Amino acid sequence: MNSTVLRCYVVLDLAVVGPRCPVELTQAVLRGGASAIQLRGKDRPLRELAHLATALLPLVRAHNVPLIINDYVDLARAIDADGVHLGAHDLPPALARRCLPQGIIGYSPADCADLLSSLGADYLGVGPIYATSTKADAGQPIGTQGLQTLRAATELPVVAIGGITPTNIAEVLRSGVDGLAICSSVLCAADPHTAMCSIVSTVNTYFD
Ligand code: TZP
Repeated sequence: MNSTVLRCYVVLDLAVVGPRCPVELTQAVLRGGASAIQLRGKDRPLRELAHLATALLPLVRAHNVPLIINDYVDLARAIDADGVHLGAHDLPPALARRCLPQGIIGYSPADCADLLSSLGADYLGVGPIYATSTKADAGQPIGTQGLQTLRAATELPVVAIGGITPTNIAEVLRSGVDGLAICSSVLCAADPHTAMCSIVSTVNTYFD
């Protein structure tokens, strides 16, 4: 996996999308420079996710951006998505690797001790960095100090997540991460395309 896919990683959380059209939102953030799209639908029937993911595939492919499925390795494999993102209660990355030999596998470690479970993963999602209402069970924010501790404890690429907004991007990037995973600050923006463009330009300034 090329770690540049983590730079401006958008979590398309269907609970956050609300009444907006997820396909149109995806088009808007892809045009704005999103580097990866993760489809997250915790409370949604798998069949609905399969339908939506299938509709998103040609869009992400047209932008050469990976589509990552949250939680469901079987769905990722069945629709030929680019990868899966897993948490501490999901299939361990090492087992998911058997289902997706070439896929991108992300893992959200619960803490430093849980890094042992990341074997087989291509990248780590670390957070929440700041308070967020997007994930009810996200736990206490770890702040940039906690992020730096995890960053130093692994050689895997790291994408920071949780409460990231244009005002704290610079602070997060200074922690040495490979990118930012963003949900509500883009999806709930009055103009998601413009919000994405602005974040991408800030992030690229930092990396270029
Ligand atoms: N995992 C940790 S925090 C979080 C997830 C999925 C939610 C991130 O959403 P937001 O709206 O960018 O805070």
